[in-house]
Order: sequence, then structure tokens, then C-alpha cells
Amino acid sequence: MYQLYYSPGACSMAVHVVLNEMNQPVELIKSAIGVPNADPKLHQVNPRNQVPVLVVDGKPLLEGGAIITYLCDTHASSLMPASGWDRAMALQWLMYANASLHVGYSKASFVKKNGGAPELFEKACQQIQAMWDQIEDHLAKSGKPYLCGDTMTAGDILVTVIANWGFLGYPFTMGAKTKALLKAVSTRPAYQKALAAEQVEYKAAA
Ligand SMILES: N[C@@H](CCC(=O)N[C@@H](CS)C(=O)NCC(=O)O)C(=O)O
Repeated sequence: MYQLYYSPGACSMAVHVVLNEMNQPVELIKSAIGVPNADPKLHQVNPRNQVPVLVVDGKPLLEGGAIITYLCDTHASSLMPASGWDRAMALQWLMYANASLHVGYSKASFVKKNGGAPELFEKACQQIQAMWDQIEDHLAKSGKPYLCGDTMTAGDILVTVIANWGFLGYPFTMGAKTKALLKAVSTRPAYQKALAAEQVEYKAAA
């Protein structure tokens, strides 16, 4: 059985939801993050003390984008098409969430935690807002419910997880089409099961 090091509602929740979507059983290992070396067990599998870590046959796999892609390939999931342009688009949106949107939140959080100038924090949050606006614009132009069209892919799940983060205390706004996507993803049984297991409330779709 897979083991997943996670923190409630963190980016690791996307891996959790993906596993649920595939009906894969998982042992959840709740981890302390945010304070260096707060969790020796997590440190053993990831020296950077970050979640998610997926343990596969006793071997740790790091980086959410890599973990999700590995799971989709291994279990032949439509969350990540097997090849060609469809796969390129699904990867594009997964990486948009993982390497741009998530990193935007991490940058703003770094500024806040380290007492950076309020203008710098504001700029970092404006960059995040621009990414939410880009998602809304993309959905409006495509006229489709999900980032890659009519079918949910892995990027939709990670975007839905990130949308629920309130730790920056910044009033991000999401457009109607983005909210419809968040609702469609977060109300799925696989998502609801992950929310219940991690004891997280979903507020972003309201
Ligand atoms: N690039 C990494 C980022 C992981 C990451 O930043 N995870 C956050 C939770 S959403 C974390 O563990 N933060 C604690 C820390 O950085 O100390 C990935 O995608 O796996």
C-alpha cells in the first residue's frame, strides 16, 4: 500500500485526491511542516521537510508534480493522458498549479513570515491574483468546464486545493467560471473523502 506524508489541506491533498480518484488505498502519515526539523519522520524521507512524500515499495518519491504524474501513469488514469498534445496540455496545467501558482503563494508567504515590506507582500499577492485571473480568462475563452476541456485532469485538482488556502490573509477574488470548476472538483466523492480524512473544510467554491 502507498504511504503519503501529508499536512491537512496542503498541496499533498492533491495527491490524496488523485489516489482516491483511482480507488487506491493509502496509509496517511500526518506530518508537521513549517518549522525546520519539526518532524523527524518527515525529515528522514525528505530532508527539505516538505510534503507531499509518497512512499512506493519503501522508496520515497518527492515533488507533487512528479508524484501525480507517476500515479496517473502507473494506474492509467485519464487525469493525465498517456501521450501527445492532450498530455502536454494536462502537464502544462499541472505545472501551472505546481510550479507557478503554488510558488506564488510560497513567495508571498516567505515575504510575510520574514517581515518583508508590505509593498513587497502586496506585489507578491498581485502576482497570485494575476494567475487566478489567467485561469478565469482561459476558462472563459475555452467555454469548457475544466482546464483541459470537458474532462477533469490532475491540474484541476491541484488548483482546487490551492484555491482553499487562506494563510496569506489576502482577499483573492476568483471569477464565476473558476468557482464553478472548484465546485465541480471539490464536490466529487474522491475530494469529499480526502477533506473528511484530513478534517479540512472547503470554502473556496462559495
Ligand atoms: N515543489 C514541492 C513543494 C512542496 C511544498 O512547498 N509543500 C509545502 C506544503 S503545501 C510544505 O511542505 N511546506 C513546508 C516547508 O516548506 O517548510 C512539491 O511540489 O512537492
